[in-house]
Amino acid sequence: MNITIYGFWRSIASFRVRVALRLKGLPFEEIPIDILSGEQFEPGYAAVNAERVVPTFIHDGHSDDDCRCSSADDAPRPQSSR
Ligand SMILES: N[C@@H](CCC(=O)N[C@@H](CS)C(=O)NCC(=O)O)C(=O)O
Repeated sequence: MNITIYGFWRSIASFRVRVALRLKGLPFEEIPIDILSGEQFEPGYAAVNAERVVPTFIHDGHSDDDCRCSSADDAPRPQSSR
């Protein structure tokens, strides 16, 4: 399973998705989008998220547009080392 989120460190909506993924124990990569400098309005990001907001949640190449991370719920959980 491959999870990527496009987010911004100070965005509460991005924070919510980060917390959900960490609670689920799912590893992810985060690509920063600086919404203070307007990076969300650059043409490249419009192709990722037509609403031009963060976060954008991508699971195995598919966007989960409401960022509920629900598509990740069926995935096997990594084993805890504790
Ligand atoms: N419905 C979205 C809304 C996300 C949202 O509003 N994100 C804000 C940051 S917290 C944003 O990207 N704002 C960009 C802007 O104001 O241009 C969600 O809850 O995930």
